[in-house]
Amino acid sequence: QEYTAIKMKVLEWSDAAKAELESKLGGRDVFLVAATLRPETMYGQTNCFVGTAIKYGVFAVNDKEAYLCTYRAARNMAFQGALTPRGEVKQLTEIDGTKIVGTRIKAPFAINPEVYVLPMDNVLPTKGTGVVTSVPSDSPDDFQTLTDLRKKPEFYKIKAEWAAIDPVPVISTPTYGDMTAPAIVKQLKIQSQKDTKQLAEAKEIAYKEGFYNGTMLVGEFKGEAVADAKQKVREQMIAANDAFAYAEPEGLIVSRSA
Ligand code: ZZB
Repeated sequence: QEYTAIKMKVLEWSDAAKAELESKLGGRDVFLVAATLRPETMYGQTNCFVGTAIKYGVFAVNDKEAYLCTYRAARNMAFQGALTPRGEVKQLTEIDGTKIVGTRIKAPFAINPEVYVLPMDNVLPTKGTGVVTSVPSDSPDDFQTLTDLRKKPEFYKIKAEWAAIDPVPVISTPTYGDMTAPAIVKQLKIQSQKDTKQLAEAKEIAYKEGFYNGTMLVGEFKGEAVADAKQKVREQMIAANDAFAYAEPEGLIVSRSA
């Protein structure tokens, strides 16, 4: 699986993360790294998600930068040459997902360039980096989770203002208009992020509709088909040093190398 790894620079740590991390970073800038299959949607990021039951590591990239992601992802990155020296994982420290919530980060290429880290129930520790950038206009999981958080901020232990950015229209599809994910969530009568079966179906529909029938509404490739813009946005993000290629070994190879 070939992902695009998005570098989201930490602008201000949550109080819990600040207390725990600041002395351990050796002055490095830290980036939360999110794995996405949809670089063309990055204009519509409204927040970022971490798993509350997941332990994250902070890994040195070099003397100046560090990445926050799962250990498993850092190991893959090291072998792919995204960490130096190649093949070596230098872990600076580790931290619980819950403590990162409330951190303010930079969302590259997004129309809202500064967003907050929020909690999500369904982040898989075994996929991508364990960090998910959130595009509620085009990802049903993201839209439903953001909706849940807004309904019950105290329950989820967040400040309402962290979830204040509304979904941003970035892609138009003939069947669902310019808010594909909310429209599909409504059509399938999804009520909460716990409706995982319907959300998986919604994701499948949203992927197909966006890729085959979507048109860009914003950005440099406005008016172009998503299928054409996808690779171009990816290349721009990589050229800007806001992203890098991240591949995930599949099936048997995962369990062998994990
Ligand atoms: C931004 C985005 C915008 C995404 C969108 C999707 C959509 P897949 O297809 O199953 O491989 N993701 C990444 N890592 C995780 C994880 N550890 N746990 C849960 N979700 C994760 O899924 C890849 C997509 O799932 C990634 O692409 C990421 O969300 C999320 F408009 O990034 B995506 C219709 C989907 N639209």
